[in-house]
Amino acid sequence: MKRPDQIKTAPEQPPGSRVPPGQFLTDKFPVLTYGSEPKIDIESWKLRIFGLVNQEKELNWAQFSDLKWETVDADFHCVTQWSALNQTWEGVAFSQVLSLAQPDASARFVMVHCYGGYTTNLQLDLALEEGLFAHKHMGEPLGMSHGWPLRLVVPSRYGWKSAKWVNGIELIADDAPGFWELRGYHNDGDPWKEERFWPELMQ
Ligand SMILES: Nc1nc2c(c(=O)[nH]1)N[C@H]1C(S)=C(S)[C@@H](COP(=O)(O)O)O[C@H]1N2
Ligand SMILES: [Mo]
Repeated sequence: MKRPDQIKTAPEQPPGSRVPPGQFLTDKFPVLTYGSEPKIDIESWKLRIFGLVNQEKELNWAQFSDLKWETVDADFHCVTQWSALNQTWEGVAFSQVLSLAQPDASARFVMVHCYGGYTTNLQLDLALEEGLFAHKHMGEPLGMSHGWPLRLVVPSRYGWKSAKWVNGIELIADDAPGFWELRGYHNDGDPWKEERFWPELMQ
């Protein structure tokens, strides 16, 4: 994790810029992974929807691929200060995947689980509004290091909320921190508010 005192000073952006404060623009799409990449076999790949749902579901790759796909264009902002504009993702809306499991009215938050053990938490409303489970990036299947075969994309939050190698969606009533949210990253992570770290680390 970058500590607050390691933040570089980024150029000031003009009003209306699509680059959030404190970010540097890059033409690349760097890989940012904590630990090693999981090995995934598409034959045994599963996406499980569980927790506060009325109908727990497990999708295999064929079942996932049969859902309605859509394309999303969005900018991507990593808390380590790079921003990549105009990224194109193809996949299935979080809302569509979740509807298969009939969420219970008591569900308010979601814990996203990944192969390899990474997790991240989101407000359910936000995930429903903009979450996309993507298999393609810039017209091509995701590279292994970018989350193949399936990653979440949550454009309005820093990149650590866009979990790679997703294998589980857990609906919960009370919020709980995911991997980075436990280790000093902000619970919400809105780049336009520069919500990089726990508020107490920024004092
Ligand atoms: N499973 C998992 N997902 C993850 C991460 C990770 O370490 N493991 N890193 C996050 C971070 S910090 C960022 S910025 C993005 C980077 O996505 P990319 O490696 O495809 O550029 O993935 C996010 N999703
Ligand atoms: Mo990141």
